[in-house]
Amino acid sequence: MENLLEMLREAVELGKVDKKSPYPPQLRDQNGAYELARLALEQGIKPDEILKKALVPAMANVGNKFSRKEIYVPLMLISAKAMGAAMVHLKPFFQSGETKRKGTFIIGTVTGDLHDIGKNLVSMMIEGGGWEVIDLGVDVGPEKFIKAIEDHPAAVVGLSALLTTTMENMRKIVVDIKAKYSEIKILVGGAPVTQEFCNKIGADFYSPDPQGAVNYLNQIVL
Ligand code: B1M
Repeated sequence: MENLLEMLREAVELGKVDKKSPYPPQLRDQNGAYELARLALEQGIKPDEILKKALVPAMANVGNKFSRKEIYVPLMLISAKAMGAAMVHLKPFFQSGETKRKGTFIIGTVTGDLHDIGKNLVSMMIEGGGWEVIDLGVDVGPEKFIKAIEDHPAAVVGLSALLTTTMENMRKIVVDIKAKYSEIKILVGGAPVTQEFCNKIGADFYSPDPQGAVNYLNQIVL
């Protein structure tokens, strides 16, 4: 059993999506994350154990390597894809409530901003960290965030912005959310965003990269 989880961890970390994926070459024709997660469930390993012992550590390693600049965006994307392939089998257990996740994270790219590559990476890493992610997409204004918070009152919110112009829209979203739900934690990020800006607009946390976001969430659930 431990061996199967170790193989799954390695498949996700190296980005082996399924048996037919040619990448990485050293795992050619071997089972990928899709098959290994299915096998693990068939062998009676619990979904939360698969998440905690294989997927979460794999994505944490990927995130840390990315933060240390040892790998770049494409490798992170392919690992996230492998994690997604494994999640196909696990999601029904989480959706039915049979298996619990750490919490809910609502994320969106702010009003006027259509950039979603970084936001999607953050979503995938946080999902890989064991959270349910409600991804509101791009060009998301305060009303949509507030509606999502009404539906998920215990959620943490994440805002992404890639433009110096739309970064200013973050401020209104933070102010509007905090006016209605002062206890909601808001995490901000995106290329032009800084710690100083985060402090200025009254957000709770700034992370320059996805792993920092995962670490922050883990720290607030402990
Ligand atoms: Co645009 N664009 N773009 N663009 N674009 C930039 C951002 C720009 C820097 C390019 C440049 O001029 N050098 C510039 C912004 C300048 C500025 O504001 N100072 C720019 C511009 C000007 C524009 C338009 C205005 C261009 C025009 O139409 N005249 C226009 C705006 C459209 C709009 O949003 N309304 C526009 C459009 C586009 C495309 C649609 C063509 C496309 C987006 C496609 C898409 O996202 N689906 C695009 C792209 C691809 C880029 C660049 C080339 C790449 C952005 C990217 O995906 N990076 C970008 C230049 C560049 O960065 N080299 C550029 C990779 C991604 C993984 O990084 O998003 O930073 P990033 O995310 C990181 C971190 O920031 C962090 O984690 C991620 C991983 O490390 N992070 C978070 C992100 N969100 C986070 C949230 C968190 C925590 C961490 O917590 C919640």
